[in-house]
Amino acid sequence: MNMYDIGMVGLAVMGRSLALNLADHGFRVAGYNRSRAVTDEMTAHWPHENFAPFYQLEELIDALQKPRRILLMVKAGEAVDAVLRQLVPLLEPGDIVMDGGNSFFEDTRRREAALREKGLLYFGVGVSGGEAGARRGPSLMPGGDRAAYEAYVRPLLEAIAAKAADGSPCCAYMGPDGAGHYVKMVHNGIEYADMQLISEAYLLLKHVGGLDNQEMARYFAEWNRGELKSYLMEITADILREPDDLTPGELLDRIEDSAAQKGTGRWTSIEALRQGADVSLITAAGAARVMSNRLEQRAHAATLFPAPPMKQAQDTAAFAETVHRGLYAAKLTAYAQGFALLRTASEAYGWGLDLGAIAAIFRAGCIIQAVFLDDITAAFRRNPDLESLVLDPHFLSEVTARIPDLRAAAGAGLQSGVPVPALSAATVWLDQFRGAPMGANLIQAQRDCFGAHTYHRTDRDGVFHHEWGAQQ
Ligand code: NBP
Repeated sequence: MNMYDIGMVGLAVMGRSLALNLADHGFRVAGYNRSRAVTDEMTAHWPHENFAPFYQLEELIDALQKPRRILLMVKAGEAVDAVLRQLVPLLEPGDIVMDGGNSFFEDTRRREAALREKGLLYFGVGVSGGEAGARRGPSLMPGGDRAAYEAYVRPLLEAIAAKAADGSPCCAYMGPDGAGHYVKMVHNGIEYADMQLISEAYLLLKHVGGLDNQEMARYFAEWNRGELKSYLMEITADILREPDDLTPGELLDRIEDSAAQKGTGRWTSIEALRQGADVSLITAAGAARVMSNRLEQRAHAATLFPAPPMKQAQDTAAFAETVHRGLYAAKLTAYAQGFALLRTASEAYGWGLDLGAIAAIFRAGCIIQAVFLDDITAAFRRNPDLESLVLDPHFLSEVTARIPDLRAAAGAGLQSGVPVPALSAATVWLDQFRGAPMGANLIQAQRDCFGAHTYHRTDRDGVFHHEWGAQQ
């Protein structure tokens, strides 16, 4: 008895993979799943000397070393509360419960407070990297009590986390209560924007550039050897080459033009609105998925609305390079928006987030891992108070050099009727950021005109109201 280092509750894809990862690292894992069949499947197909199945939660709890450490890997939402209702009465003060699912950070804050009242320690742990990451090394974003983290959580999580090229684990303490799940939420938001930008580059190369899948695969593979090297670019090159197993040609051409979402991107947009932060690329990416789901409506409207004539690129190689350079500027803009939201949230919730440490743990194991995260890490190390990534001297020169390409790539899409919402949003945001006139003087005037909301002048201090039309 009392011989297991950690209890894993939930043995579906993610729980199973993390349990085996922990077991590989010498931790003795006790596993439980609500449905017995899932536990049996795990022990039948993936037996491990450091893993033992349990069929009663009470027995699992009795078998854990104290203070007990339990990692929940169940469906986010009501399932977590259901498990906690069963689990909490079985625990003792000082025991630790970690939620590794994609829980909403406000739920994590609520649960942390409720368990703290009972003397229990609750951690929201963001886990990124999908099944393969969980099995071989995920990026981990834990939030909760700092002292308990150092003593009991850190050794477990650092052991199983991915390792960056410099050998450091892709796991760092994020902050108290919901900080870990918040960072995971924003990570997923950036992931939405990054995927959308890559799919827009694909659309432009295909329709404006006139390239076939193999040619596009060569470009993405080439780009993946340079400044855009990342997991998402790598899988995109592979996907473009993948033959269909049912018909001749590539599988990509047989896949429906409609993408689902689970909600973390949407949460990021809603939260950004609450905080007064602009994550326009993430919002554009979420909205694009919503529009993509309207397959019937889009098919019907295609018969009603004429498409503009396609303005084919004359020099394909030059156009591809424009897309390549524009994609870099847009991706950096998406990261700048995501990190700016983290900065705002850190102040609003009093978390003291270390943006450099966050960039560092995104360098391996997670879906958005990319070489330029080394540069992002360096930018926040140089200046932890950096207001925006695009103001870092390195990125300022890299992005400004590519803004004409971004403008040309987005413009090519708009002119030819190729929807490029995220590339357009990046162009607009960079124009707004660099101080282009925004027409807000007219909006102030309208507000004062219809609602006496007052206005500010450019030539003197103070608040003014004008009797609109009185002098006409
Ligand atoms: P799912 O999100 O599909 O959840 C399935 C698990 O939840 C099963 O173990 C299931 O037990 C359990 N469960 C449910 Br549903 N309701 C329950 C309840 N009322 N009481 C107890 N257990 C309950 O599994 P997953 O894909 O392994 O993901 C686990 C978590 O990790 C989720 O929050 C997910 O968002 C997050 N995540 C997933 C990925 C990924 O790539 N899949 C990546 C990162 C994070 P049962 O077998 O009895 O139905």
